[in-house]
Amino acid sequence: MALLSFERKYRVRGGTLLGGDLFDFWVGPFFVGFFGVTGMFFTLIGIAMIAYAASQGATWNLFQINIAPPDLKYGLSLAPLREGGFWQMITFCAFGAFSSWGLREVEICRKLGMGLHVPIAFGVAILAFVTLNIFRPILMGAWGNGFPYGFMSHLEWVSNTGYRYANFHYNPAHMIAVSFFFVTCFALALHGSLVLSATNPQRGEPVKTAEHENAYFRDFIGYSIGTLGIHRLGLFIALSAAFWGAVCIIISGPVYAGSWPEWWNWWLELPIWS
Ligand code: UQ2
Repeated sequence: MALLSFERKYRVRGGTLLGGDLFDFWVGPFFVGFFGVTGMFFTLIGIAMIAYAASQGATWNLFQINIAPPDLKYGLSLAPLREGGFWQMITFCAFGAFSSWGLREVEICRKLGMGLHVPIAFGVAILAFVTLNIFRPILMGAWGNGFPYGFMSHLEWVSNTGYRYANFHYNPAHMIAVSFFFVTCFALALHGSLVLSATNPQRGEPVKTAEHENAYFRDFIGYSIGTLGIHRLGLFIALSAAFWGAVCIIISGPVYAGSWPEWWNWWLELPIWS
């Protein structure tokens, strides 16, 4: 099933952003394009760097491998490979690979005459990574403020960074981001269960349609957002979660370096009660 019979119809020429016809071809089921080539390039070099950096580390235990960013003393300069230089190269390759993947999505959208919703959504995920490991370290003046690449080490970075501002749960943008993550889970649970309930009727019963889905929620809460509406809502709340996540980390350090619980003193100091 590598090539469905109708797939040929959609293998159209053009829509590329760079390279014209030069890379406008497929390898098996995959569109290549200029950004398929750059994506492959960054991915292969990036993975090779991860493997080589890991080989220079203390362990092959998958949970303990750690590729750390440079010490803060290196600031924004290039560090020796084994003192954070690997991390810098890997970060650069990751950014190159993620961007290539997103731009390849754009080329495929243009080929098919579709909206750019998928690359825009992926772009917000890229923004979250770039905010953590490129924008914030630059704003704070040292690559050493990025998170390390490793299973346990990146979790410890998250914990340490939270405590550095006393208690991250008091960060207002963090509150908004977490709320959006929860609402996204809630909406996907509602949507997934509703669609499955309509498409999996009892044996011998016909499959139900959007009419039933609408009727269910009108009976239940007097309102249905609609089949297109739930997807618009879902995209909005999912992107909002990642967006406010980026905001909450960029304001921690570059904008406000104190403790988040104390930040709320502005409320206690309002002239109404003080
Ligand atoms: C809906 C609808 C769908 C859905 C869902 C709803 C037919 C298949 C889940 C119900 C969603 C509502 C009422 C919005 C809930 C709001 C938040 C913020 C979670 O009406 O149309 O299409 O999947």
